[in-house]
Amino acid sequence: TRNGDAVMEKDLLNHEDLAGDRGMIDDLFDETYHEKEGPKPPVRYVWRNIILMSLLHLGGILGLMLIPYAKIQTLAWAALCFLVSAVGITAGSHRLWSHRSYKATLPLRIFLTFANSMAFQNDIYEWVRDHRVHHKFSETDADPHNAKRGFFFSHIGWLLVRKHPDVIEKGQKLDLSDIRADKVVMFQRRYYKPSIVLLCFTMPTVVPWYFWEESLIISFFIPAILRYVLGLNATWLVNSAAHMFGNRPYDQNINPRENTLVSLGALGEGFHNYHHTFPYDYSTSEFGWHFNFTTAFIDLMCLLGLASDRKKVSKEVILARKMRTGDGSHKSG
Ligand code: ST9
Ligand code: ZN
Ligand code: ZN
Repeated sequence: TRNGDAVMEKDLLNHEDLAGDRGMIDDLFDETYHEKEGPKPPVRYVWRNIILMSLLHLGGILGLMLIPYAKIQTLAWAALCFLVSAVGITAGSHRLWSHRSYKATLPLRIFLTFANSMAFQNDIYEWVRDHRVHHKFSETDADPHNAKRGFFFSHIGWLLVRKHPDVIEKGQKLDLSDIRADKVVMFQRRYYKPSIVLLCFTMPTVVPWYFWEESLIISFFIPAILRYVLGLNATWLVNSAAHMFGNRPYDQNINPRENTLVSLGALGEGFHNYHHTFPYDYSTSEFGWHFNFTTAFIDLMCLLGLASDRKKVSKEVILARKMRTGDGSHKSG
């Protein structure tokens, strides 16, 4: 209908406005890419990673078993470490650096970089590069954690094997000039290894041991190892579970889903059908602070004058998009 066309035009215009306004559009889905025909290249295991990840998860289980013996301050400290490191991923490498969905002042970028090293999920530069190809070539060979390869691959398997050559080929063509121009990000990349030794493992361990005489074993296996394992798995669930389980109210033609449980663990990053439909929205969801600690955090930073320029899709455009491509699940709530 004419009315439908007008709504769609507005939808697309808004898309380009908000997207282009960030000085970067390489997180928008590229429909023109097609996977190469013929047999897939063989899977090449990286045994070093398989062994380290297994040991890490065994350490996490030990951490779990030590919980009844830990002081209450140590558990509170572990929770704080989880929250800070998670924000370094969600508000940092994800919403700020990968998607440019808001602007952050230098002090905030420095804080987010510290928090990001504490989360140890590769340096910001590498995280952003992988994440932009994930959005641009979602669920194809050029997506580093292609969910079409199954739950295990998209969860952790992709970190245990060599990348598909198309990830690297397509990734090299991405515009990362905004990331290269950020001195804080490039500083982190340069000193990444010492930064994770210090912030992901040493600092979380030393604080409980020094300040309230927690045993070194508990200090290491709960606030450092268990907290790290939980942070990784909460993040990975966005790639696995939130690409498989949940409704698709915004675009039923893509696999990412709305998953409240994932949002709970990942501080608001489980509203993944919305996020892949509108990747430039700073809130990664339609519903503000609802199961979305990260949005509350960014709003607080704006209130304090440390952040600005939040990109938000209008209710009108969201509704038009739901009508046009959604699965209708919004009607039931
Ligand atoms: C981790 C990351 O866990 C998790 C990211 C999750 C993303 C989630 C997204 C969801 C949304 C947000 C949710 C947030 C929720 C947060 C909740 C918090 C509670 N483009 O990689 P290499 C080139 S990390 C272009 O070695 P291999 C490049 O030249 C965990 N080029 O490839 C590169 O060299 P350089 C800890 C690319 O040999 C070269 O190739 N970390 C691209 O195939 C070699 O790269 C680990 O476990 C690209 N995309 O090895 C480490 N990629 O970098 C795991 C590569 O110098 N990683 N190139 O420019 C590895 O060991 C390896 O990467 C590998 C692949 C074995 C997996
Ligand atoms: Zn995704
Ligand atoms: Zn994203």
